[in-house]
Amino acid sequence: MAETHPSELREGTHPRGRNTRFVIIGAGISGVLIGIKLLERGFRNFVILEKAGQMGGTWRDNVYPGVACDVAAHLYSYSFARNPTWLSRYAKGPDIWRYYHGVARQFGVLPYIRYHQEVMSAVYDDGAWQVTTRDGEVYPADVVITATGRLHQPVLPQIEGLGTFAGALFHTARWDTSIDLAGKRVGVIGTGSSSTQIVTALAGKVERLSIFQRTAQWVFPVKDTPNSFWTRMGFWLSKKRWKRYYLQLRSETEARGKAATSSEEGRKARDQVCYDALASIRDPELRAKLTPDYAVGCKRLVFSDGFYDAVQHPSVDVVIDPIERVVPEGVLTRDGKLHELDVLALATGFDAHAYIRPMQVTGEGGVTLDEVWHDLPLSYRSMAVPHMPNFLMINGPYSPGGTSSVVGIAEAQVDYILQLIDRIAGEGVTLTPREEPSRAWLQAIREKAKVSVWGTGGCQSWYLDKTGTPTLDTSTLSELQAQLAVPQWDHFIERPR
Ligand code: N01
Repeated sequence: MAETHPSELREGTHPRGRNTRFVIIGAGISGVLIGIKLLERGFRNFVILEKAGQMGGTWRDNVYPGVACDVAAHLYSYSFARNPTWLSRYAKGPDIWRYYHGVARQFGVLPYIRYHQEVMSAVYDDGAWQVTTRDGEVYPADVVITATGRLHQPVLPQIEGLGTFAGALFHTARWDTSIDLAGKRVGVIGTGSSSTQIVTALAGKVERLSIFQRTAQWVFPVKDTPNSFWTRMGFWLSKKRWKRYYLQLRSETEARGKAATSSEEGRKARDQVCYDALASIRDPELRAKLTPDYAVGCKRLVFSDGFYDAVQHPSVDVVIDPIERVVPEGVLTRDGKLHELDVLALATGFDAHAYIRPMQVTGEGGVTLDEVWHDLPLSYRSMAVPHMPNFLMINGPYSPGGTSSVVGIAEAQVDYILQLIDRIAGEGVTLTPREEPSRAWLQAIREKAKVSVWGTGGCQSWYLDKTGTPTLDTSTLSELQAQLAVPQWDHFIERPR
């Protein structure tokens, strides 16, 4: 049998590295991605712990009417598993879930997922991690990788009387699909991306639709053009053609990101598109209600081609009087008006600052993650945490957002993490980021974020932490890929395992 030269061995197939044990937390897009990449490298000794009974993260949880992705479908796919058959420029939620489930199956990841395994703690001791789930199952690991997503813990509003509502009440990420909405009076609290998709889908299809708006949103109209049979055939047959299309989408998306962070010219052009869209609202009173009082792009933009049409439908009310309380019959606003409802949807967003909590993480010397993150969620480039050896995160705190597709960001981070893993497995070591470069990186990211429109635009948003600083790296995907091309090994403490 032909011998394999050592230089041809992938680290995962290296006799010393093969049995490295991995625990991945979360079976969404990022968890499946790292699973695929570990398998490609010859690692088999891993599990993906998923708290729910199905994979898919966001696209499993969000099943509200109109759920879709406002990032172009070809950008919102793994680069190595292109899908020429996306039906239109923007994909619907169920199609996205089917795509990711299909890829997980195709690449053999599904058997590695353990369902109903909510991780409660991860404790590092004597060179290894013990990961414990809610039902007391313990998974030992040499490497822990969190892939828990950023927008998965629903925020319920603190509104008096919420629990007294007699109709159906749920958060948008917990939509009760068993309810037939036809003929119902539906209320939606909130006007973010989730709400606007719901409103666009339901306007004219329910008896009455009341949107309770605390803050108006800027809306950037995007056309969801169908991909014709011939277009899809073209993508299917020509890799080159698909690549061209992909790059064009990517540069459009990056341009929007730059408009939020650095390009004055891009900002002006983008803002004008939003002003023009708003001007299309015929009723001046309604237009005034929907006019934001902060800079375009300060909150995450709503990308929608149908929202402004939807709010002009005669069966839709935009309610801007503040909510006084919820009563069994509906919502009472401060002007004394009772908005009678059968269904009340809470489109009130997610706790974007919980990160991997409520999981308790204890690293070397008994140092806890809560201690390390006491002031700010300190990490090394969003992917590793001081005092936490071989503890890696995908889409961790301060990952880029709003500048490109989260899938591309996850891929760039995973490529970097794989370089760490090659070393961890191949050399039999632990890697822990040093504190000073982590602090220096975090400070630089925060300084850049502060002067972006997310920090200066004069609004409240889930981007901001309690100090009012955006918790995002403003880098575009191209910039991130360049930054992460080669690890700076002297930023890590390396110890034998
Ligand atoms: O949540 P949000 P979301 N009383 O936080 C209001 C991604 N996403 O679920 O602005 C009254 O944006 C709150 O009001 P205010 C995307 O990144 C992507 O819509 O704080 N109102 C706001 O209007 C997005 O940014 C897609 O004054 C209350 C709303 O609730 C992120 O998810 C689709 C309130 C919350 O808006 C979150 O979007 C959907 C209260 N007590 C979502 N509390 C894609 O297509 C909160 N609000 C990719």
